[in-house]
Amino acid sequence: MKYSFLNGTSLPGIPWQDKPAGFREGDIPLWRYTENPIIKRNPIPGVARIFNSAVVPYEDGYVGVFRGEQTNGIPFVYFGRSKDAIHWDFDQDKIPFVDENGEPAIPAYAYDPRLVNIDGVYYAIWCQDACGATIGMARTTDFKTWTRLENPFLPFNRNSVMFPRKLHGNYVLLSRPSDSGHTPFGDIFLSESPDLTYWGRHRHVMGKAPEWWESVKIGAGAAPIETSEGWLLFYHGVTGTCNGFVYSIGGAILDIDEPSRVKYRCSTFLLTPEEWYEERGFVPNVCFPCAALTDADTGRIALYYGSADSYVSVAFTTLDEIVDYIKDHSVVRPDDAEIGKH
Ligand code: BMA
Repeated sequence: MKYSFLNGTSLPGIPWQDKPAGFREGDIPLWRYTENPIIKRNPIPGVARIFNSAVVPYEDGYVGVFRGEQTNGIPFVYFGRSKDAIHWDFDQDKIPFVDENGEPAIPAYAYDPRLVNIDGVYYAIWCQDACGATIGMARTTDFKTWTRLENPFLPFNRNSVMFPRKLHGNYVLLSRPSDSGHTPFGDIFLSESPDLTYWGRHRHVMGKAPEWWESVKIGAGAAPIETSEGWLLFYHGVTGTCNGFVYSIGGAILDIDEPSRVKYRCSTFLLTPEEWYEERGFVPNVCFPCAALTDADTGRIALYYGSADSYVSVAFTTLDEIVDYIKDHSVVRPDDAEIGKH
């Protein structure tokens, strides 16, 4: 392997399919699982669709936090487990969040979860109501007790992901300040906290770009992946059309010590809606990444993304191929390359 995952672990059972025949020189090296979508409609009673969801390895299998759109239209997050990270069993009840005193602490709604393991503690992060949409956060060590933490930010904020380890002694979070609606703007920012309660040292990481596929707004996707080239970030980029937004998947590599500095940023999308399950659904033309599994031995990456706000899908790549593609197609503007302290 040309590049390596730092602090990566072996995951021999990672979902995988080889690159399909017919790939041409220069094609984008991110290919869809042929059995997509892996989670179909009406997955559990009372939930019409699961999409935009996060998975991690756990014990001898996988667990995840899933965005379930209830049949009353209100989103919430559900726990799921799997032996192979493809076939999932879901709890039929919502995740029973509690506060630090063990009292129920259920937000009015919850969506677009991410999940990260920091030193054996798992943190779920999602968007929820706090007199306006903002970020919610909970920790668990056993996936039975989920203890809510303070909301890191004021409304309005969405698309938060945490780095899988501390930097400069602090927890590090990416987020996307937004508005109360469908937000016609949005850049990715970084914030740090010594204790997961007080957040500061806010930095601008990267903005929407002149390339049309990400010219309206961007938002972090999967938790950043630590590699020998820097933090590999899969994110979403949005364009506007006469028929509404189109969500594609992009890739960037952030500086390992100062991740508000962008080292490489792919000027092309890595995946854009093309298949029926991406183009057709509750919200058409959405590919929304929320998680990635990696295998340190082979460099394999399985990227999980919500499709058309209706399904969960998977795409595959390898570390070497995706990093080389991002570097070969990188355009980093001065605003992205600086540490983002204005
Ligand atoms: C965003 C979020 C996502 C959704 C996307 C496309 O604002 O609400 O959950 O996938 O819009 O509808």
